[in-house]
Amino acid sequence: NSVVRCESGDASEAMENGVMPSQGVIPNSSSARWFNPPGLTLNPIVEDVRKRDDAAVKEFAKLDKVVEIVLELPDPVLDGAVKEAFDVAYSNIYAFHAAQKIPERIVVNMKGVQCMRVARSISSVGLNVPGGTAGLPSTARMLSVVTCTYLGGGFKTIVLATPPSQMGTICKAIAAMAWVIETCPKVEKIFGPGNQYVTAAKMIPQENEVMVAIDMAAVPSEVLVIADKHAIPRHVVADLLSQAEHGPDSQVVLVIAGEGVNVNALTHSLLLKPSPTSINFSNLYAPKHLIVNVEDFIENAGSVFLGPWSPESVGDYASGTNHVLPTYGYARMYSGVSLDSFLKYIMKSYRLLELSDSELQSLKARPRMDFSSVFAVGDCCITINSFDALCSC
Ligand code: HSO
Ligand code: ZN
Repeated sequence: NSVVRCESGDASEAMENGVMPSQGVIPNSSSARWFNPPGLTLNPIVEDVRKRDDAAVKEFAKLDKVVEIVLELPDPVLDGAVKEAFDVAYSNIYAFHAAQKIPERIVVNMKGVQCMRVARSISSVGLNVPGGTAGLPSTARMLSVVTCTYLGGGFKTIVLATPPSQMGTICKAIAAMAWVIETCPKVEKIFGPGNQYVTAAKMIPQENEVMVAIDMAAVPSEVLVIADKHAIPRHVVADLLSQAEHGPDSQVVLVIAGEGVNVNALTHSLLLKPSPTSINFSNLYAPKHLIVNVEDFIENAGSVFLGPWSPESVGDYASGTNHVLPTYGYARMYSGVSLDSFLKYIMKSYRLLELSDSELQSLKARPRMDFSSVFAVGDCCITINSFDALCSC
């Protein structure tokens, strides 16, 4: 794992010494430069898939069949304890994301003119579930609970993609979470974590004429732990290791706040001398995961875990928060996946007309597709004809 030792101990100097994720993990600070090596490898593959379709995918994946209709797969057999854990995680993730729904509010800026914002689900989405170092059924859950169950009605297509195992099969736990996948058409937005190659593969169609949105650019994982002398060392180490396990390019950083911590054992870690700049450093680094074992003010982080009894794993698996989060400092301007990531908003403005009863009756008799009509009596807005039938405009 990438570990950087900073002798000088000053936050800004640490940055210059290459502690930022952009420099610590990937040798260049410009995203265009980190993107290029995978981009150069992937561009011809993407082009080949565009030209030769299924044939190219089968060849690259070394599989005869690349698309499985999940409903046609046999029910996966899961150990009872695993199933129970899945059910707990499912309910928590569902509840946390359902609570993110914001009621639509009407704003009257001028007399007779009303405005509002109306949410619609993106109609087709692709969910990428990593399967390289380890299959991550929890990621399948983070992405599919909202899509398949909470917003299920609004989506026409949900595709879950995951690398095949050496045996050519997909992990049974992942299959268990992907019960709504039907076919493999084009999607409008691609979600999910992955290595630099996965990110480049998401960014190529985003930038060319096929027009695909992506949740975020996510490169190797990170965790930053801020701890003071009161932190329990075993907990700190467990949190650092839980992220390091994702691969040799995962970055783990420990920032020590305040005096009195014996750092002699930490020979391969980033060490910043205790100073008020510790928190500034964390905000500049904008970690994907931030474990705060002290109290302070955090501006930039993908997901925060507070206090000695809140390990990252709680959010990785089951607290209900989403673990698909921005890395590489993108937490300064991007958020992790939430209900909003699956929605887009239509702005709606309309005039209120004051109508007599007979005018109202004759307007109501007009065809449903006359969606520009707005009926109102006095202050009471009644309806916009057939607006609800519009999916995008
Ligand atoms: N730490 C990962 C999520 C995960 N870890 C799932 C183990 N399983 C998100 O960065
Ligand atoms: Zn993890």
